[in-house]
Amino acid sequence: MVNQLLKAPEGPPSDVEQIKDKSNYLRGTLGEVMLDRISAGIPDDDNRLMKHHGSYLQDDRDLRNERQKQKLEPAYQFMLRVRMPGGVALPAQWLVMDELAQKYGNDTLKLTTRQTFQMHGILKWNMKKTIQEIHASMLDTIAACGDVNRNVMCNSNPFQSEIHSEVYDWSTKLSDYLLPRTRAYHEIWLDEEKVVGTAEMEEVEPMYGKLYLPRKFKIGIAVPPSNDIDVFSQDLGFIAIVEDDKLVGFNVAIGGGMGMSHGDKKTYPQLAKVIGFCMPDQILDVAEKVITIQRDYGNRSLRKNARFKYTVDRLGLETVKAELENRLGWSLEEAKKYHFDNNGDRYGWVKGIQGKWHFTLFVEGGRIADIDDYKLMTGIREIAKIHTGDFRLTANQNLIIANVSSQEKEKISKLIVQYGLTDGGHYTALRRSSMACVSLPTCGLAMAEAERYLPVLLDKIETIVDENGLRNEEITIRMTGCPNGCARHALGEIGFIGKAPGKYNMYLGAAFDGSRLSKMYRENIGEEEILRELRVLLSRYAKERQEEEHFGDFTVRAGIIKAVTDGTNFHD
Ligand code: SRM
Ligand code: SF4
Repeated sequence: MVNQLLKAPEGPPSDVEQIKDKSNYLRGTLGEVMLDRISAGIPDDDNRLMKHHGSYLQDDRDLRNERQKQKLEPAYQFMLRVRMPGGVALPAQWLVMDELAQKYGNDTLKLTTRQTFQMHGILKWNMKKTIQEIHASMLDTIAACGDVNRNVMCNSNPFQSEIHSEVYDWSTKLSDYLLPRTRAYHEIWLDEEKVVGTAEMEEVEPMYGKLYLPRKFKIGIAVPPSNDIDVFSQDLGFIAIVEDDKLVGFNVAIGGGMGMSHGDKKTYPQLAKVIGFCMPDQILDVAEKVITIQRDYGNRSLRKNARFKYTVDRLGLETVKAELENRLGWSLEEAKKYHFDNNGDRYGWVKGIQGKWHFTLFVEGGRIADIDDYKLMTGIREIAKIHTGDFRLTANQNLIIANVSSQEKEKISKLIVQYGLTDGGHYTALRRSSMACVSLPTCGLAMAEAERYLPVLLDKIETIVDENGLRNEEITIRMTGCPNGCARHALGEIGFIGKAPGKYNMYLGAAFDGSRLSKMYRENIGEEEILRELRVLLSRYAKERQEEEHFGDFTVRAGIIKAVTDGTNFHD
């Protein structure tokens, strides 16, 4: 029911809105164009729809110029993203992903910042087989991208497994409940027969409707004191409230997001704001109603301003809350107290409940690969072959070998040592707190390197860190190849956003617990200047910091950067 007093922005529908409208519930001509053998690519309209099936057409940008010179079409290939709520994968599923990456992908797996797998480099003719094999392993790629609810994140905390498993259950329930109902995916990829001319053909998307959402929509659940999923970066965040070791419900936070465009002040990262509390069994209702508000009032004309954060800021937090309660038919309770102390991962072996062990492995840039002597991919494959627990992909692109029994621990430890897999203990805490988005060569939007460059830059920053005795100081550092913020740069205490090849905007001032945004400190600087700036900043931090003061807080207290708690002030 649409509230006549509230209005969606006026303007002609964007190109994507028109494509969705004509797509017959996300089918378009995808079925046919995937069969075409003349081009390795697909038309743009179908590519827009493809996202809703968890995939993007990309081209290898390292080869782009050379192929252009040779008058060849770009080296087209597909990226495929799995939907895997809470980042929990069984060893058998890991082995399938590993095999597919070798058979059809580029021999690597990317653990994403939303706790799932991405595969790159899949050729058009291998897409259907790949999706079918993923499906046979009880995973899928439905709604992993596109204007729908994305992979639901959930704290991967191995310390409090009972709470974790309860919260994880809610993340899978949310994920299932908010799935699109169209059978397009099953027909196109899994050869499900179309039902023609009957009532069933009259497909209904009771929640999304024919046009789906104006933009992507993201949900995450955090379990304090860990804010590893960066709950304030989500369109809709839930903060688990635990009393006497029992999950009593969730605080509800709305309107977060990281993306922006360089130089466009109408775009900005924003923190989700807590608006109240709900009981566990109300969580699906809350999510559905929040989504329908965005469906009805989000900007369908300008995609740059279409995320829910802009809807909330335009309508006002109180108005959106009132509309939510109106749709729910009941009121949220007052938000409960909570406390976050970090947004990172805890590495190494940890003993959880029921005598189970968990090993958090440091995976630089989330890239699972065998590179030179470091056989990370082979090592995890060998572990997956004997592991009887599960794997948990973290929101910081790391991997937890979880639920390891005491008997199994010895065997797994041996493999960890044999393959030189690492908890990152020999690196600086800064590197262990780093994240970089995919960026080049696959990301079509990248303006500068990120995943391939951050480790190189860190080699140099680590020298400065050591000179200042800060080796064990956890400082979150995040780099993205463009301002879309896939590595949640605006919540890193040190952030770099790609501007042009070798050039970055540098950001400072975010809080270590993910509750305050960063702000631009230097624009368009290269490596030399980055190191010069960090040499001064880190040396000041070493000398002037107060006890237990984090770097982000220090930069704000010392007046180096202004605190930003509301994204609408991000550019001031
Ligand atoms: Fe992202 C677009 C990769 C998490 C904000 N993101 C892309 C695309 C698909 C590029 C494109 O549109 O052509 C990238 C594919 C690169 C490649 O070659 O694989 C891409 N995003 C990623 C991943 C793989 C980064 C990583 O290194 O882990 C993450 C996959 C998450 C997942 O499993 O679902 C990823 N992206 C994020 C996050 C972080 C998060 O969700 O916690 C954000 C910021 C949060 C947010 O959404 O506000 C994010 N990605 C974007 C945006 C900006 C959206 C906006 O509001 O403006 C885009 C561009 C867009 O949507 O137009 C984008
Ligand atoms: Fe690509 Fe930009 Fe996202 Fe990095 S932040 S993966 S460069 S869209």
